[in-house]
Amino acid sequence: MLASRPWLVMGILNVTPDSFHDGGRYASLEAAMAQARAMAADGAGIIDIGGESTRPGAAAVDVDDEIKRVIPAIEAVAAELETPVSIDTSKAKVAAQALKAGAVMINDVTALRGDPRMAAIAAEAGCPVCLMHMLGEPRTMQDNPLYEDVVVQIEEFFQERISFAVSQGIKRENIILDPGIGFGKTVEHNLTILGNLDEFAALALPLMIGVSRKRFIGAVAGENDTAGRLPGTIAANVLARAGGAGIFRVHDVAENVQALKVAEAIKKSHL
Ligand code: 8Y7
Repeated sequence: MLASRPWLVMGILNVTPDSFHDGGRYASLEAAMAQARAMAADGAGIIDIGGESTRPGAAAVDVDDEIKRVIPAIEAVAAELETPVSIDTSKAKVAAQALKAGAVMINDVTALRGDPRMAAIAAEAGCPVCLMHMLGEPRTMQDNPLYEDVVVQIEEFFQERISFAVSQGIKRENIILDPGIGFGKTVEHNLTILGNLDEFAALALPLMIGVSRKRFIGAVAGENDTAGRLPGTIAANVLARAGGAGIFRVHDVAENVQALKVAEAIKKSHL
């Protein structure tokens, strides 16, 4: 799924209540399916389904509420579409049920630190797992994040998390690394990370990046409206590709796929 192509775009499918104007369960599921179909048609290599908002300052979601949101969506997508599904959660119970419902990858923004049982679930499933760097926790992570050397510290974090994951029975080849753009980072930190992704190449694992519509783009470009940050998102993803990233988590699948196809074609033509 991931190894068979040099890069892929991961489409974001949020099934949090605030992502729907209409409260009805059926309406929500239909809206999620419509979005999933569109992303699949637009060239998404995988769809990341999440039911817990990880935005800075967001409140935690009850595990059973999260399950009620994501499982029907995963079942529906897995039943209808060929596009593989990733579960965006830091809870082992959610991940376990998601895998049973048809998800084939775990995207854990806590990198197995959020739930002591998550590593065992990933090891048993033998599925790819994304380990993302975050300084602190969502509620407080943007309160004056400090690093001596953000790139070196993220690399050390990756090393420690890889060792932990492998010690828990997760195969090294199933690990995907993500520096966690916006998760306990200033605008400057995010730019430094994105400008030095090649530093993570020594770890020899697939690199995932999530820049889509994020605040650092707004800060650099002077764009307050998240929907107006697509051009900046594309610029960041194209340069991240040049820096070695292989998985791009985005809201706007068609536009990012086109940009990355062109970037890839040019890269291949380098003499
Ligand atoms: C990321 C992510 C979010 C990211 C990975 C947002 C769930 C915030 N960002 N997962 N999730 N990497 N792996 O704006 O950057 O999409 S949520």
